[in-house]
Amino acid sequence: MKKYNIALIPGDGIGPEVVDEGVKVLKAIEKLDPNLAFTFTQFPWGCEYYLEHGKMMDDDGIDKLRTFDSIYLGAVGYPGVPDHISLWDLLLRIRKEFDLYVNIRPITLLNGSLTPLKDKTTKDIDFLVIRENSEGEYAGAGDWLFKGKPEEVVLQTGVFSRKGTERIIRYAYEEARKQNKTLTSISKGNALNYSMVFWDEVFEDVGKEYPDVETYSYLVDAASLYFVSNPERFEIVVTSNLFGDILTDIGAAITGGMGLATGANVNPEQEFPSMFEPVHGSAPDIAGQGIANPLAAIWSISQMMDFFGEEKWGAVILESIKDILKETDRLTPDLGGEATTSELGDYFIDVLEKNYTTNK
Ligand code: GGG
Repeated sequence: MKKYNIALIPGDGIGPEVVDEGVKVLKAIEKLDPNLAFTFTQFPWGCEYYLEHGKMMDDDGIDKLRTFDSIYLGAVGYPGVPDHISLWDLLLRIRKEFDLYVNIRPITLLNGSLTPLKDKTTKDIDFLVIRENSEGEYAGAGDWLFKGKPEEVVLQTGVFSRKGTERIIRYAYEEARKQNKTLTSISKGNALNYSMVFWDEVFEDVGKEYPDVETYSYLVDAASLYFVSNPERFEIVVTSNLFGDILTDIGAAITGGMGLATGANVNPEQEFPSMFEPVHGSAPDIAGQGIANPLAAIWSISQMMDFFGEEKWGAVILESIKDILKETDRLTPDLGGEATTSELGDYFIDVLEKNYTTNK
């Protein structure tokens, strides 16, 4: 039997509500599959913790997380704590300390009715964004000079190391080769005359090792337009930290909204636990109402199963999400239904059980 130890950080706002549903899925898997077992350890970190203790997580939080097989995160951020504190002291800290340099965000339309794009079908919107997740514009480098004075200056420096840039681009080429798909690099070399010229050069240089991979290179402004006008152009996309963050929100918008956007933060060498999370934030406007859509958080479990090498489970979870999306009245209000978070989660388990038993 394979046992996986999972650290839970439900976090803030709707985070705990959606993480509960993801945990339900893991518990259902354990019941259905005698070869798998999960243990859960929950950490109370987040904005409430900050207001009580003056920090988002324990000082030795990283050491506490180090031995887990994976981390399952809900959401971070809540009014009362500045966003740059909640993001940096928890989510970005974990990504950096565990060198989770690959952020894998699928942009896949699971049901044709969910896209606001006229004439686009599930065949047109099915790609993977591989976002650099450890440096770039989110390196945290900069300064704030002459604060409050007329000559005040702030500097936010993008950091693009050769190691960091090469490894994410190589990862994307490998993925494109493995999946026999095209690879598109998204940058901004015409305006960012150091960082993105360097990015483009590395993309070209590493590409010499992959003559079999068909490539494209777009400026981020043009790519933003194509995400909406011609999403079928994309198969595998590689881009920087900031561009990936922004572009994948466009990706969410064309595939059914933030309630269906998932992301895996991965250390491919497996030196540290990887982290799985819905892309959405804590949504304070609906927190505590029991109406948050848990499907992004459940999709994160599918990514976690794939990462563990349990691809059969990854696939059956995704198949079950697709089935659920056919029944609008069983969905949460963001998708046009009236179900609560836990009603949708319970229904998901029924569909998962049925699909697993049928496919066995
Ligand atoms: N699901 C985690 C969360 O709260 N994400 C909000 C966010 O702003 N994330 C920024 C990022 O992914 O870099």
